[in-house]
Parts: sequence; structure tokens; C-alpha cells
Amino acid sequence: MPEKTSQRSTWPPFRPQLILFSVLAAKIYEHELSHGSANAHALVYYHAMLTFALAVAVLFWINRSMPIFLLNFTCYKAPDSYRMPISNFAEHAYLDKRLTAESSSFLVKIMENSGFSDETSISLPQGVIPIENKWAGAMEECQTVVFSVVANLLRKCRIKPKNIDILVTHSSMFSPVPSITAMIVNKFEMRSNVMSYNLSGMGCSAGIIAVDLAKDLLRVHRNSLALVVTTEVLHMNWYTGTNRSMLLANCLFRMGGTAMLLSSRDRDKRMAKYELQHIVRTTKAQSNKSYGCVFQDTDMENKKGVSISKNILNIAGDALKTNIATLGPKVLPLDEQFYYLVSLICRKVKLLRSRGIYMPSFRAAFEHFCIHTGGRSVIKAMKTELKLNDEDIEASKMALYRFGNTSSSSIWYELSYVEAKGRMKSGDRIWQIAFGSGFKCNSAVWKCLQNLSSLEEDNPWMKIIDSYPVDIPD
Ligand SMILES: *[C@@H]1O[C@H](CO)[C@@H](O)[C@H](O)[C@H]1NC(C)=O
Ligand SMILES: *[C@@H]1O[C@H](CO)[C@@H](O)[C@H](O)[C@H]1NC(C)=O
Ligand SMILES: *[C@@H]1O[C@H](CO)[C@@H](O)[C@H](O)[C@H]1NC(C)=O
Ligand SMILES: *[C@@H]1O[C@H](CO)[C@@H](O)[C@H](O)[C@H]1NC(C)=O
Ligand SMILES: *[C@@H]1O[C@H](CO)[C@@H](O)[C@H](O)[C@H]1NC(C)=O
Ligand SMILES: CC(=O)N[C@H]1CO[C@H](CO)[C@@H](O)[C@@H]1O
Repeated sequence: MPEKTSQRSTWPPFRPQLILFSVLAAKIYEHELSHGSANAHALVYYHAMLTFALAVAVLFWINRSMPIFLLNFTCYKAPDSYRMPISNFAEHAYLDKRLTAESSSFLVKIMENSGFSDETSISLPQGVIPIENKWAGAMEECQTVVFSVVANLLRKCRIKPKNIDILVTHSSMFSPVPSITAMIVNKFEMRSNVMSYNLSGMGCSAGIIAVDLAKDLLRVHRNSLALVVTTEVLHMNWYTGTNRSMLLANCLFRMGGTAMLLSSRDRDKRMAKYELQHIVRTTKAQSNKSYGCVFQDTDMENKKGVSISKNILNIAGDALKTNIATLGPKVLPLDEQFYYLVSLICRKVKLLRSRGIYMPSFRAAFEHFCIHTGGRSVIKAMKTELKLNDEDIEASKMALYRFGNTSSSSIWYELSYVEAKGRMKSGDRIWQIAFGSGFKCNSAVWKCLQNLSSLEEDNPWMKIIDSYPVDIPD
């Protein structure tokens, strides 16, 4: 069963009652007219109906679904001194006396096949050998990323911190007391009545959940501004045991973070970059297999780590199918929906048994795709599954290559890539798909509102974009 989508149908309001009422009114009016008598009566009814129509129009206007705009966003770009080349990583692995020789070579082998460049970054405190799991280091990493993206964003949008009404942060593994939202409110001296929410533990796909929450809050509190910050702090997560599923997580993640400014103010439409169209959330946590797929646990030596299951691809595929089943009807053109429906029926009545379900072509519904950088194999599987071409997955591949698995913020690095390439045009539709522990698959659909310049300052791809795409052998 697809999870209930977050787009509730409060629109239009009280539909059945309204229709019944209109029909009754019309019948009475018709009856009066057909009897030819009582012109005055008819006039009264006529007026009553007019009043009624007006009331309905006002009600619709009040309840109209409010557009949510994305004004601007920033992605963290680490300075060059934070680089973690693969050779460096190998040194970390081999010189760490806590790791067995076997574990070290396993880590290095994974790294060499990761599709990462030598330019991905980790935080400075994490760069010491052997890597220490120190709280102070984690705090420093978090503050470096979060303060930098928020400061840049506020500057970009020329917004004062006091103008922020809603603040939502997300970090899956790192949950300090007081929370990251408090950290931001303290640093930027926000208002005392700012509505702040910190999400944690919700995995790599929860950047979209944070946007979803902000969206709902913006609809309730009209004319507001929401700041959404999503990041992952890696510092405390260096695993030194021997369980391979847990060692995986040492390799994959890199420093990164995103801040975005959402608005429900009508006047922001002229300036906004994107308008939010849909958010579809799917969780597969009902099933034990999905639930245990990405799992924090202790190994036999009581060392804490996050294990990543071998069949993550299948589980992700499953979650994706459920997500698409809800998203498809909202975005696909009618002919694609028709083929999909026919193939479903054929399968139900056991016609064409050998063929699978028709996978609709999402290229008809979107111009750009931002697929979570869950690793080379994930991106490759998505490409075949969704029938995409090389250009569609270019942003994902390059973001993985340059920035690594930046968890929940990866889809924003990809969006920046498309912008930096100068491909984002007014009216383009963008699909962001994120996967994460739970197991969850979340989609966000945006529409671009203006032709975006490729020369924007503060794009993480600025200055380097011309050297991409690079060829990465499969
Ligand atoms: C977003 O920020 C950049 C960098 O400051 C700026 O050049 C651009 O105009 C902004 N875009 C919008 C739509 O405000
Ligand atoms: C590694 O950890 C996972 C999760 O706790 C567990 O299911 C698996 O059996 C462990 N593998 C080994 C070889 O200990
Ligand atoms: C899922 O796991 C729980 C506890 O481990 C168990 O009680 C339950 O029966 C399992 N459910 C299924 C469908 O296997
Ligand atoms: C990247 O992060 C996601 C979210 O935790 C994880 O599911 C995925 O396995 C990671 N990438 C790889 C290559 O495993
Ligand atoms: C965007 O660019 C296209 C062509 O590249 C042009 O036809 C269109 O008018 C532009 N739209 C806006 C809003 O500037
Ligand atoms: C919902 C949620 O994740 N709340 C967290 C907010 O921050 C505090 C402190 O960091 C956590 O303890 C909560 O779990």
C-alpha cells in the first residue's frame, strides 16, 4: 500500500454538500421559471444563487492550495584543505591500529570502486590519524557546515535572521543537546517566537521530509518564511570493528550540507527560483527486511556501527515502485498512464505473462532528474529502471564523483550542477528522488520559475563546472 501522500485533499472544501446545495437551488429556480408566475420570486432566487456563488468563490479563494516557493538555496563547499584523496583514505585505514589488516584492505577496495574523485571532503578534525570519535570534533564539523550555509543563504536572499518564521533542521546521525535548531537560533539571534523543529534519525531521504514539514507549516501560517537546513555529521561514526556491513559506512559518506529558503508569500513569486509541485513520501518500514536494511547496531565486540545490507538495491527498488505508483498519476501525461494501466490489467488477467509491468517513461514528465547519490550501483539501477539516458543521470554521477555520498543534501548538489551547466529554463520540471534508512523513498517535484543564470556566485560547482562531465568507467 502506498503511504498516504502528504498532499491532503482539503481542496475544494465540502464538495458533496456544495454540489447538492447548488442542484437544489437550481431546481427551485427552474421550477419558478417554468410556472411563469411570480417573477418577483424568481428574482429573489436568482439573487440568492448569485450570493451563494459568490460565497463559494470566496471559500475557494480562501482554501485555494497555497503555492510554496523556493527562493534560493546554498550547498556547502569545503575548502581544499579538507580534501580526502583516496590515497589519504588508504593511509587512514592502514595506519589505524584498531582495524585488522583484512578490514583495512576491505575499506580500501571499496573506496577504489566507489566512483569518488580525489576531491571529496571530510572535516578537519576527522583528518587526524588515527581517526578519533570525539564529540568536540563533531560539534565543530556541524557548526562549520551549518553556519556557513545559513550565513550564505541569508546573504544571498538579503533576508535578516529576524525575518525567519519557521526553522526546520535535519541531521540523521547527530543529535546534540541543545539541538541544531537552537545552535542556529543562538548564532544568528533569531526571533524568540521562531517555530523550530529538529528532525533526526530519519535517514538520507529526510531532506525531503524536512521540506514537506516546512511546506505544511507554511500553508498553515500564511505569508511566512521557512529556513530548512539539512546535513550529516560524520565525525562520530568511524567504525573500527570487523563486520563488513558496518565497515561500508566508513567509506561512503562525505561532508556536505544544504540550506534552503521556502516562502508562502505571494510577492515572492517574482523572485523565486522554483515552485514546489508535489511531495510523495513512501516508507517500507512495515517489512522487517526493509526495516533492517540500514541499521545502527553493535557488533560482537560491542562496537557501534551502521550496517548496510547486501540487498539494499532490491529494497530500494521496491520502495521506488511504491513511490512511483503514487507520483505517476500526478505528473505523467495521459498516454503514459494509459499504457501503465493496460499493462497492470494485462498482468491481473494473466495476459502477456512474460512481460513485466510497463514502466512509464518519466522523461515525458520531467526535464531534470536529481537521484540520491547512493553509490554507483544505485544510480545505474535507476537509469535502467526508469529508462533514463546518460544526460539525465549526469548530475547524480558527477555529484557522487566530486562530493561523495553527502546523505540528505546530495540532491541539492545535483540541482546546483544542472543550474551551473546553464540547463535550467523557466518552466522546466525537476524530480528529486532520495533513498534512506527506514527504508524510505521520497520524491519532490519542482517547477522552475525563471531562466537561471549559470554564472551564479556561491554555486558549489562554480569555477570547476567546465571540467565536467568527466568520464567514469562503469
Ligand atoms: C540566488 O542567489 C544568487 C547568489 O547570490 C543570486 O545571484 C541569484 O540572483 C539568486 N537567485 C534568486 C532567484 O534570487
Ligand atoms: C554484522 O552486523 C549485522 C547487523 O548487526 C548482522 O546482521 C550481521 O550478522 C553481522 N555480520 C557478521 C559477520 O558479524
Ligand atoms: C518482524 O520481526 C519481529 C521481531 O523481530 C517479529 O516479532 C515479527 O514476527 C517479524 N515479522 C515478520 C512479518 O516476519
Ligand atoms: C549513501 O547513503 C545512503 C543513505 O544512508 C545509503 O543508503 C547508501 O547505501 C549510501 N551509498 C552507498 C554506496 O552505499
Ligand atoms: C527563457 O529562455 C527561453 C529561450 O532560451 C526564452 O524563449 C524565454 O522567453 C525565456 N524566458 C524568460 C522568462 O526569460
Ligand atoms: C524529533 C527529534 O529528533 N527531536 C530531537 C531534537 O533535538 C534533541 C536534542 O538534539 C533530541 O534529543 C531530539 O530527539
